[in-house]
Amino acid sequence: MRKIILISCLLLCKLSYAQQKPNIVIIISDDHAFQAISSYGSKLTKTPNIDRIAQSGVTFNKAYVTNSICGPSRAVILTGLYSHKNGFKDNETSHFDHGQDNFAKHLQAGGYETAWIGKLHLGNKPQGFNYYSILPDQGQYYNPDFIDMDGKTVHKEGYVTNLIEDAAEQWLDNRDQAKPFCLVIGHKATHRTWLPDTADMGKFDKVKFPIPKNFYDNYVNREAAKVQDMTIDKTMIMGYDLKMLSYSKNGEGSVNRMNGAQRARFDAYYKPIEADLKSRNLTGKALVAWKYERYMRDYLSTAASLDRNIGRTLDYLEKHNLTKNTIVIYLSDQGFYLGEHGWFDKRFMYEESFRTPMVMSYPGVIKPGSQSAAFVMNLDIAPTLLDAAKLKIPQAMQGKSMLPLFQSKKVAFRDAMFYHYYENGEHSVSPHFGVRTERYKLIRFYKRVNTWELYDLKNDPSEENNLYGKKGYENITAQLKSRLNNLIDQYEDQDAKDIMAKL
Ligand code: SGN
Ligand code: CA
Repeated sequence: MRKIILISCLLLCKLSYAQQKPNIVIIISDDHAFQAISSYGSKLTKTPNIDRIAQSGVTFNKAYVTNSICGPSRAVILTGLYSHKNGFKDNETSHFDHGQDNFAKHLQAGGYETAWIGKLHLGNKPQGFNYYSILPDQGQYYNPDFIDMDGKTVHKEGYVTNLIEDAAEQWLDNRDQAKPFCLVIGHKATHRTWLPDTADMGKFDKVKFPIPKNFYDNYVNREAAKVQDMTIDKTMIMGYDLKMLSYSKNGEGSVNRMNGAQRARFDAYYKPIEADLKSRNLTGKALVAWKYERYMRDYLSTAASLDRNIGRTLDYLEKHNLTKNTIVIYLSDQGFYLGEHGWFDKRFMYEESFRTPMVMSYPGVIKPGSQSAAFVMNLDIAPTLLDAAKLKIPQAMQGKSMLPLFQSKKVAFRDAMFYHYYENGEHSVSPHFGVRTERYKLIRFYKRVNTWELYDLKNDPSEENNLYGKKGYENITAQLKSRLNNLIDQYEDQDAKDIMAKL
């Protein structure tokens, strides 16, 4: 009898311990633009499930990344460190050392059960996770492979966004109920080549998309923008990206994993579009406008499945009575261009790619329907999670907990943000670093082009008028350079410091 009482006491203690610590679900998508999310005011589409998170918590209207590209962004999220500190500066040459500190290791040590399911893009052996099932590299949209913990490749039949959600729910079903959990769901959507689920093909066929005002930007006074290789006009490939397979010889690359039934559905949808296009002989601006419309239709159809599967996660939490004690964070690894400046892709410190959508619910802590204009960054995720779990935030972490933003007392959070992008390969975006304050942005490009850019975001929110070197801007330029130097020192970015020293 005494033994039974003791065991139930221990169990109760364990349960109440678990209840003190919130569960955590982080959903990280890939290349999902805030311009395509209805809680960010998008008129292009509806994202009812991302909106559900926003409505029950906070919409961060000024959420940014430190380095706008996939692997580097995830490395920052995991470690709470800038790229120069965590070592993963770019997708092309960097190697991520999973032996270093990350938030999951702390959560595990603090009693959490942890899992990462889906896209990681930092090698296939993360540490700090009780369970993982990872897409190799970028992964595939149809019938993808997953790498499991024993290193084995597991082939799954179906559409990647559904399969990742299935795996996430399966893990939740089998988790240790006595422990709080932290689950990271890493989606491949909405990454290039924006291949929709067969169920969503044609969803946006009746929608007319307004062409962004600066779609035909000619990049006057912006050297880095002149040399990039990411326009819808020249870089986006008819076959590979837009699925007009007979137009380019690598077209099949995007669809070659499909099985017979999937391919039949694909052909039934895309082949008539291709025949119609051929019959119209479009050229010049008419052809670019056509490419833009096709891009938007595929991108938003791919995003429709993402949103639906986020809805499944939220439904699961509700059905299992977990909503009240679970933090849910949705963010993308960075922002993305939906035709602004004529582009797709990301990388630049301009707003569309520097910003990321980020919404977060935390019942009892964040008031439903909150809006935040604080300068938060992907750098802040790791310390925020440790703070929520009532664990010590390591001194070395460079981000800040966002939780003080939700206390009744107003707090000053961050008045300027530092950015550093390194990659110098695909899409030809020159490496650069810079500072953004509430009103201004100063960027230093190096390696591919060596120039400064200065923007007044109040008068020029689409960043088309480079004011650097113009009369009347001497003082603000000097102030921003000094702020930039301070941040470089604060974050100990030696590369940027060396470049600044030589100017
Ligand atoms: C791939 C894409 C690029 C994209 C990078 C980085 N090319 O290389 O268009 O910029 O990924 O994206 S593709 O032909 O393979 O689609 S990231 O999200 O992983 O950073
Ligand atoms: Ca990405």
